[in-house]
Order: sequence, then structure tokens, then C-alpha cells
Amino acid sequence: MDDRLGAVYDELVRRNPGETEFHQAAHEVLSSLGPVLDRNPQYVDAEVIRRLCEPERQIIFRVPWVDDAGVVQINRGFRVEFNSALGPFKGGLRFHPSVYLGIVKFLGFEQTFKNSLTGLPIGGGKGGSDFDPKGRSDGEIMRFCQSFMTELYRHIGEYTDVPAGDIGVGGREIGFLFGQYKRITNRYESGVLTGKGVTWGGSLVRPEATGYGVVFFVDELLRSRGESLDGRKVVVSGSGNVATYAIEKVHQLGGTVLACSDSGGYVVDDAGIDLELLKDVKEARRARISEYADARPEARYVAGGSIWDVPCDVALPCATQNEIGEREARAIVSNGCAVVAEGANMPCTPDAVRVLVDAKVTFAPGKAANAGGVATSALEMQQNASRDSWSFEHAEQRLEEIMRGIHDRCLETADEYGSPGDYVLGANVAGFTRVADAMLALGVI
Ligand code: NDP
Ligand code: 2IT
Repeated sequence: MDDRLGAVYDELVRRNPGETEFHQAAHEVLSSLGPVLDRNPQYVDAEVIRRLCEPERQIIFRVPWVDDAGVVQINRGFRVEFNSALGPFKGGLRFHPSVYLGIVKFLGFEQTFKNSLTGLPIGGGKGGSDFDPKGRSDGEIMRFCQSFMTELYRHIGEYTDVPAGDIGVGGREIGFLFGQYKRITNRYESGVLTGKGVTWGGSLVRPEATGYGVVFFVDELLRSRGESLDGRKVVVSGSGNVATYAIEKVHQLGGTVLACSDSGGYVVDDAGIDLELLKDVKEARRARISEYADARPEARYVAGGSIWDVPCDVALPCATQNEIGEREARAIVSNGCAVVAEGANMPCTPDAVRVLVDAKVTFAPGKAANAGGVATSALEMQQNASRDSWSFEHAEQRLEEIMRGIHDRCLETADEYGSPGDYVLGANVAGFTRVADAMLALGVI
């Protein structure tokens, strides 16, 4: 990192002590930007990077609720409104016990560049809570969501800030959140949240979009070298929203997903993951992935362990941040994997990325590869604004075009900056430039 950016990074670490995930995400982006500043001194003069590193607004609030046993529970809620130069703040809500300000900031920072890369009019933000939904009844989830929204509603709106789902937040939670927003404001403001059900303002393809988008991105990456997914062996970590639909699209394009996981362990199924069974276990029953193996004799379950020990041609980490460290990356390399594309946000540590890149494994960073979810959220906002609803085919075609477009923009930018094939540089520079130009145009705000 050059001196100008090093000084900004040091300031960020000093001003945000202990927020290691935020430091990591910022370090990764700033490390790419030296050549951009050399060519564009106007960004330096206007302190664009220091402004980009400071969220526009950070909201932290108490979320009290009563559990099924009548016990009062207190959680902490967050919304970090990172950057609105390109449009209303946009990004998901995460409900997971590990959530604290540093995780929300890392996600909001990444989201700003990701949303810019989509080419659509959306700024960056993220939120969530340290609430743990595991094992909670529908009634508890509803009461938690209602309490969370009772504070959050005053900060969001279709022109202000538009939350959606992330880990632990899917269609059920968005429903409860939307219901409470509607009740408090007395407005059917569809554009205030995305990921809604299709009968009440949602978009077809939004549930599939992140997973499908990752696979469209990988397909375009392989096509650019005259290759395809057909016949490829794929490993997908996680078994939530992103993982499930990544598996579905890999199978549609002729690849075979051999393994997937949850935080308890992983399953290996050499015949290819049975998607109907997976959806029944994880979506319908909200059960553990071990139950997949219980129901399918040809599959085996490995408790704990690393799914990255399973050999594959393409690796799609779709669970959580920092799930692939140096050790896992070495296993991926030694098993002969050719492509790693991040479905999750920042699943590879900096050491892991170094191991992969040094071994000439093609690495596609999350802010490019997993942008299909938020891009389809922006398509949901378009449909809400025009009171329209598109067919599945139309929405999927738009998603596919957007993902292939992001892929090409990353490669073109990498070429322009003298690093052909460097998707990290391409994504960071292309994402940064669009936000930075908007910030220059809007003045010092
Ligand atoms: P889900 O809650 O649907 O699924 C999360 C999956 O990851 C589960 O299988 C979960 O296992 C596993 N997981 C979560 N935390 C951990 C952990 N600490 N250790 C091991 N496994 C873990 O979330 P999504 O599929 O929506 O999100 C997955 C990733 O994709 C996240 O990084 C998210 O930020 C990112 N993403 C999501 C988008 C979306 O549209 N939903 C868009 C772009 C990125 P378990 O059930 O055992 O906890
Ligand atoms: O990380 C992400 O891009 C998301 N969780 C989706 C955000 C959104 O607004 O759809």
C-alpha cells in the first residue's frame, strides 16, 4: 500500500479500535487504489478516500423482547449507513450472535463498492443484530422483528435506506419487518425493504439471485477462456440461501456439487447434492445438514472438519467471513482446484487469497461475484416504483446480463491498470471509481 493510503488506513484503525473485520475489508480495497490516485489527483484533493472510510451515519439501538417463557431478552441492533452518493443506502440485515459494530461496518463498506459495480442507483449500508434465531419459535422471531423495526423504521424509507436479508434474515423475517413498518407508518411503502414475498411486492428470482449470480459470474469467467462448468466438480460451503441456489444453478449448467455444509459439519454426496432433499432439510424443516445424510444412504456426514478438504475444480465459499484461511487455501490448491469465487462476503482471509493467487488459482472476490442478490434487490425496487411485476424469465435474464457485465468490467479495468486477469484489482478499482466520481460531483458532503 502506498504512503498516502497507508496513512488513511492507519487513521481508520486508530478511529475504529478492535473492529478487525472492518480493518481487513478496508485494507483489501485501499491496497488496490494507489494507481488510481496516481492517475486522478482530484480524488486526493477532495479527500474522497478518507470520506469513503467514514460511514455517513451509524445507528445502535436496544432491542427488547419477550421470549416464549415470558423472559425479557435484550439484544443490540445496528444500522450503518455507509455511503449514499449513488442512491439510497442499500444492504442486508444480519441476525447472528457474532454481529457487532465491526462486522456491520465491514459489510457496509464492502456493500458500497459492490453496489457501485452493479451499475444500478444504490448506495451502501448494512445492519443487523446479535440476536440468535436458532431454535427460536416463529412467535419469538416475530416479536423480535417487531421490536427491531419499532426503532429502525424512523431511519429507513424508499428514498433513504432500503434493508434486505443476509445471514439469519430471509423471507419470513422480511415479512414480519415489513408488517411492523406498515403498521407504524400507516404506509404501504413497498420500496422500503427488498426480499419481500411475491404476493406482497417482492420480485421473482430475488431468493435465487445471489446463488445464481455467483454461478453466472463463474460461467462467464470460464467462457472468457473457452471453458465451461459442464462436467466440473464443485464444492459449496454453507447450506443457506446463497449456497442452495448456487447449487441449483451449477446443476442446471452441467456441473456437479459434491459437498455442502453448515456450522456443524459437512456432507459429501458423490452423486451430486440432491436439491429437493436439501431444500426440505434446510428451508422447510430448518434442520441441521447432518439430517441430509441421515435421509440419503449414499451421502456421508463429517462433523466439524473442513469442507475444503474435499477435492473440486471450482470452490464456492457461501457461508461466512474468514471461513478459508491459509490452511484451507493450501488444501484447495493441492487438490488441483482452478477457480475460487466468493458467494459469501469476505470468506477468504488475506493469507488465503495470497496462497490462491500465488498458485495461479483464479480468485473472484465477493463484491463482484455475489453482487447478484443486491442487483436483483434493485430490480425489485424498480418493479415497486413502477407498480409492476416481471416474469421469472425476464428477471433472470436481467440478472444474468448484470453478472456478465460485472465480470467484463472487472477484466477490462484490470487490463486498463496493467494487471490482466486480476479480478481483485478490477473489482476494487471499478467499484471505487463510480462512487468516487459521484462524490466529487456532489461536493464535500
Ligand atoms: P443464511 O443464513 O441463509 O445461511 C448461512 C449459511 O452459512 C448457513 O449454512 C450457516 O450455517 C452458515 N454459517 C453462518 N455463519 C457461520 C459460521 N460462523 N460458521 C460456519 N458456518 C456459518 O445466509 P445467506 O446464505 O444469506 O448468506 C451467506 C453468505 O452470503 C453471507 O456471507 C452473506 O453476507 C453473503 N451474501 C448474502 C446475500 C443474500 O442475498 N442473502 C447476498 C450477498 C452475499 P448454520 O445454519 O449452522 O449457522
Ligand atoms: O451482501 C449482500 O449483498 C446482501 N446481503 C444483499 C443486500 C440486498 O440489499 O439485497
